Amino acid sequence: RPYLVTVGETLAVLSAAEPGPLAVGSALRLGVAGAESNVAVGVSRLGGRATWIGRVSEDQLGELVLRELRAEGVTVLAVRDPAPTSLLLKERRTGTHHRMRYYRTATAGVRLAPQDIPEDVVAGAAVLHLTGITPALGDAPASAVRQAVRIARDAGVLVSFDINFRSLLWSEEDARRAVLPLLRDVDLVFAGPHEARLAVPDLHEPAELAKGLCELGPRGAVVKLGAEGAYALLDGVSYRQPALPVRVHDSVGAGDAFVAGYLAELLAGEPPERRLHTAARLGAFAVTTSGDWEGLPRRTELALLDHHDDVLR
Ligand code: KDG
Repeated sequence: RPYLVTVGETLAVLSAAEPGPLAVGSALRLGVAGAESNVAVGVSRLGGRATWIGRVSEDQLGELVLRELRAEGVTVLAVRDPAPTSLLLKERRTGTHHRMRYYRTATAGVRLAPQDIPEDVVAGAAVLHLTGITPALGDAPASAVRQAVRIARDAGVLVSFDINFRSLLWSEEDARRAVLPLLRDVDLVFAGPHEARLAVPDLHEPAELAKGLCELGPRGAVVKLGAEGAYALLDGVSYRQPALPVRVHDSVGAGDAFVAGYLAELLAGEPPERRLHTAARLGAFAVTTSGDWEGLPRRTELALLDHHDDVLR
């Protein structure tokens, strides 16, 4: 069966259970998250095969990362590292607004290096998925990303890339400098409008942004528009996908969920309309539930959001 491979960092997440400032003391829940492993979990929940590559600490938080990903059916290729696990502190400042803080210096995940990428695993995949977070972590992770792309290109593996700009990690200027050359070797790019403008400044409409992105290299560009759904330009054909009308509870992870839905259907050999349809559904699941990936659906649950009754019995 064809599989997706992804490379990145998975962090330990401390998230506040209740809305309110962390400064007054708050109960925290311990979990894990990371843009790339979120995608791997989403694909796996839909019955796809997914492999995650990354550096994982040797301590208890590293064990937590391994256990969670494996429990989700993700194949984990971890290089163990004596440095600690990165932390993501997630404050639920109001019912709908989250504030993030990273503790991500000299940790295991950010020490990812080109030699951590197993050539055969990347070359044997159907899809390699990467995000702009990994090159933001430092020179070595950026080289690891370029290495993975090189292997995939040589082997004819489809390269998917989510720009995923994180302003807490780097400046827009640095992101632009790293992302532009990568896009030349990418087949499929995902971006929000602001992220797309890092690569194609001065453009505004989703259709213009997608066209601009495709002119930089990719054959496909999917512009994620949140509550407005998505616009895609795939092999010169344009598609519009509306979002599902759901109540937003926690929007963090919605973009990763969307990508997971899209790539799971791509792996399953489904056409673009189906990929975008499932992508929108996964995005909706992610925003109506807590955590980045915990609430993602299995295939049998995909139609749940189409039911108008709140209680199924
Ligand atoms: O995409 C959601 C991410 O923000 C979260 O999982 C943590 O990978 C993460 C990051 O670097 O922000």
